[in-house]
Amino acid sequence: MTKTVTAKAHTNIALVKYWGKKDANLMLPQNGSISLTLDHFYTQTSVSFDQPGATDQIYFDDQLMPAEKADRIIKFLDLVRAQSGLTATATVKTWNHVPTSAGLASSASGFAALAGAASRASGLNLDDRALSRLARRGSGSATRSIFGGFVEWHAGHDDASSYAEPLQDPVDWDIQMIAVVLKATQKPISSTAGMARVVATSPYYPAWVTTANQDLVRMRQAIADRDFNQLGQIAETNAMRMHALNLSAEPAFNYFNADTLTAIQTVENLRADGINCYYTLDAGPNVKIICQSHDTTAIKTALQAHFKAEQLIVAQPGPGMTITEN
Ligand code: 2P0
Repeated sequence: MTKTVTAKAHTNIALVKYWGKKDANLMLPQNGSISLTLDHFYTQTSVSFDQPGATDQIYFDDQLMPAEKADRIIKFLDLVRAQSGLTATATVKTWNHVPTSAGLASSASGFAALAGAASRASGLNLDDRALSRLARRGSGSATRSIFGGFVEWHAGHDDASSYAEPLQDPVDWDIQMIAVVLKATQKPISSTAGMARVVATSPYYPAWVTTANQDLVRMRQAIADRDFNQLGQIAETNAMRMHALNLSAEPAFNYFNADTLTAIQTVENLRADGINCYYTLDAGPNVKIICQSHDTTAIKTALQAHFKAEQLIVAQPGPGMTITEN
């Protein structure tokens, strides 16, 4: 009998970002990255290789996805079939527990959960490192979502050496993130295409790789020291350097909107008033504020001068992926 396997993986926010590939086929990044897995946002995916038909059936929040939209998922399932020797097609059911249209990265939790569920359902029994390498083939940021807490993805130089591992899990000190969920605007360019353009055209790209590698060393130390301010400062600078690459590409692009700048300004004002908080941004307009729990109320109050309470989601460090068979 074919088995159904369900995996649950949480999303992560990079503190030292991945922004550029050196091998698009193997999904090898130009530089390593460090992230924090969050408790609030996750994807749950169940897979069974039970389809007699020629095509995989993929459901997103109970809706069947048209085959042309499911291309990236089907390619990923092909990879699992190649590794396991299975030929059957699959039924995949995915539920995203990310606020609707939040524009928060769902490819990280999505491909991590798919890697966990599909590999186990195919009969493969991969350890966490191998799962991380497999998730990487779906989406770079998914490499890190196999693990909880603080995670580092080592860039590596081939398929075997490019994987993530936990730096600190559980996180035993006070750090959290407030996601400021802004009105969804049309993304100017996908992450995949944006980072490829940056690598090909930004004259600043070599400087990014150099400084990102320095940031990795400093960020590892800040996490080991549980040094909140150091962590926040490195993360904020690293995020803005990533966005500066986008502004320096040809043609230039950016993911900000007016509300993004308002949220950034609010963080800067809070800091001038002595409240320690820092921002980071990914490939979208939402701002994530790195803070400590004793400041959460003050930060939310300041943000509510511009944003509604329901746009502010507080997330804590989250766990690694779990897999169950039934
Ligand atoms: C990250 N981001 O480190 C960076 C920072 C967004 C900004 O990884 O092409 O969906 O699938 O590997 O992982 C988002 O890009 O791109 C991302 P692909 P991905 O989290």
